[in-house]
Amino acid sequence: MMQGKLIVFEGVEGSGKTTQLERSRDWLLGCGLQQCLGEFGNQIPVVVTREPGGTSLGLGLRQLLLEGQASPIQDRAELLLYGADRAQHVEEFLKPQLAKGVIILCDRYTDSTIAYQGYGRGLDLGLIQQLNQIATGGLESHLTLWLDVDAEIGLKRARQRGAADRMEQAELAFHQRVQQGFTQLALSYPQRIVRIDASQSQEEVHLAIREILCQRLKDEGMRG
Ligand code: T5A
Repeated sequence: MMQGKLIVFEGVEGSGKTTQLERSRDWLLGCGLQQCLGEFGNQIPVVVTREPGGTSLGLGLRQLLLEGQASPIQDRAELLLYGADRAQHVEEFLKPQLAKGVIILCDRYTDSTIAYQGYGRGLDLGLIQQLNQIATGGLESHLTLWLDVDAEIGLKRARQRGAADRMEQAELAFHQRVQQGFTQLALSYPQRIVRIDASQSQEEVHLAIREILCQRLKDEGMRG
């Protein structure tokens, strides 16, 4: 059976990942897969998931991480909680879905840990790489779409939408370091990470993503 694909959406707060992930799923299942891959495309399932919170254990961890605690969460404890969420997600959800040939659209993955806990919090990057390796067992994304928008614009969008969560409440300088992290990651992994200009309108961003998805799905031999 054909192996599935793990496609990850990354970026700072309010970069539009969730919006674009849902639009991509609707397009792929509507007519996109058929347009890109022909009749065979109709048979490929597409699912969406996210980190943190892609499993039942992960939902509890997400709540701990984003809703804030009576006492502050220490940086290394935060790192390990994101790692625990990922380890569970990989084993319980991602690997079995990939084995079934599913296209997975995932809101955040390993690059978020490097950007937020590494560049943002200042934890050792080598340590984070090791933790990512332990949590994923080596499972990398086939394609990562980095929605690149200025951290300040992204935060404004996220805050307009409603109350800020624990991570969104961090100072602007933190989010700017996170943004630098994504920039550096895109330079280091140009094959895996594709930059999308996410300062454009939702429709323009969606069209840019469609083009890349179609190209990659064709190139990566999703024809069976
Ligand atoms: N985290 C996560 C870590 O620190 N380490 C890790 O290892 C991992 C995995 C996750 C938090 O955890 C951190 C990162 C995060 O702080 P989350 O809820 O997943 O929390 O947070 P976000 O991913 O940031 O989710 P957001 O919902 O805040 O941002 P999105 O998904 O990027 O943006 P979206 O699509 O919800 O859009 C936000 C608003 O902007 C509008 C939308 O309509 C919406 O109102 N919008 C646009 N407006 C103008 N132009 C566009 N192009 C727009 N696109 C969307």
